[in-house]
Amino acid sequence: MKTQVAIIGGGPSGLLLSQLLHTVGISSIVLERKTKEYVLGRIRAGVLEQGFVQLMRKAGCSERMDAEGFVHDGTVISNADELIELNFTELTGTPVLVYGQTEVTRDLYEAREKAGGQIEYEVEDVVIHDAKTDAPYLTYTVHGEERRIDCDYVAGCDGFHGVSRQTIPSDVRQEFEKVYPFGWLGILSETPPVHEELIYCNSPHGFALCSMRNANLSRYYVQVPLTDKVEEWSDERFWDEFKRRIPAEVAEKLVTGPSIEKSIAPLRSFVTEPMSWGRLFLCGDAAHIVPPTGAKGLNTAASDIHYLFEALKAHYLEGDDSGIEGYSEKALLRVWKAERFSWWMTNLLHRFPEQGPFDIKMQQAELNFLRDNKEAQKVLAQNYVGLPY
Ligand code: FAS
Ligand code: PHB
Repeated sequence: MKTQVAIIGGGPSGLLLSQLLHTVGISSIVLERKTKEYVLGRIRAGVLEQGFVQLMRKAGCSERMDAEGFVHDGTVISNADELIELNFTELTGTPVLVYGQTEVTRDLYEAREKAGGQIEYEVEDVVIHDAKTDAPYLTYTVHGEERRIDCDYVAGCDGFHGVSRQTIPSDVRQEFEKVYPFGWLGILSETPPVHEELIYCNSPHGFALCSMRNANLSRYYVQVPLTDKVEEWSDERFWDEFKRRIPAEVAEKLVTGPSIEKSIAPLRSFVTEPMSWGRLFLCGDAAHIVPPTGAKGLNTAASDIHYLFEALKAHYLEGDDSGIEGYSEKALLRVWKAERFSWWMTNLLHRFPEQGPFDIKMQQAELNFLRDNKEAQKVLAQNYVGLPY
């Protein structure tokens, strides 16, 4: 098979790139390791920056997002029982949209299928060949049958555990990593969200987050030690601990119910440099990971896709290769700003095993400064709603 852009990974990065390329007549094929049902079964991000929303509109698949997404003008950060209200729209003129990554991915699959997009599922043994030449190609198997795709460019959108990053030689790649000494235990419950906006909770018992997917689907998290196993957390144990960590006035309103999904995600900060090698370009989690405290994972994948889409469009439609040559440097500038914000939010809100009384006092001082200083609130808001592309 031959295509202009071969895309490895059928998550939000790969699908969004494929759909955007389609809108300007550039062909692509998406290779996905899992089934579509498996990909749609993952419960992940919940908050979209305006930049992501605009890209979905540009890709022509934002109808359901615009109809069902929840516009949130702000969020709350709590310090024990004290609520710090942050109004993004007042502080920056920009809200965020609460719309689950699962729904984003569903909308993108539907758009690709409607447009006759080529997506191959359950692919295995993907190998990227000749990325440093002007004729790269992929080999892979589907149910044991060997296949090959010749292409002009390869987009590595295959997440943290994919093959793309590993294709860049280890003596070319520089990796930066910080693994946090805790994870997030998340549940979904078919209950009305406890608050109309998200609440990020700093409590003496550890971090908690009140989020949602719709008016009757709540998404809640508690920080847990890395040694915890999800089977050690009954629903009852989760609700008891969650109530201890959210502000008392909020806990009084909490509606509990059976979990319909429960999982523990580890937290890490990770960046690989460079994000391109010859005609291979890394996007999204294939190149970088953030702790979800700043809601930046999916949203930073979006700016990578924006930069790569614009670069490929300029190449094919105008013969201009400046975007392709400058992709890695440009994408990394915004990636590192998202890494900083996610690291800062994580340090502000979590309890670390090695923290002493002084460290706790520093967190308290930072939270009090945020409560009392509009400029501090504006800086947090600018990062949360999304820095410019
Ligand atoms: P993805 O990992 O989503 O997609 C990569 C795709 O490539 C997958 O479908 C995979 O099956 C496929 N693939 C992998 N290897 C392959 C191969 N060799 N061949 C073919 N296909 C291959 N972000 C937030 O903003 N908020 C959150 O709350 C949040 N929670 C998260 C929880 C978890 C458990 C995880 C893992 C991530 C979370 N994230 C969160 C980050 C997440 O949303 C990512 O940023 C987002 O999925 C990035 O999308 P992709 O880059 O498409 O990578
Ligand atoms: C979620 O709803 O899953 C969510 C929202 C905001 C975050 C992390 C996760 O920062």
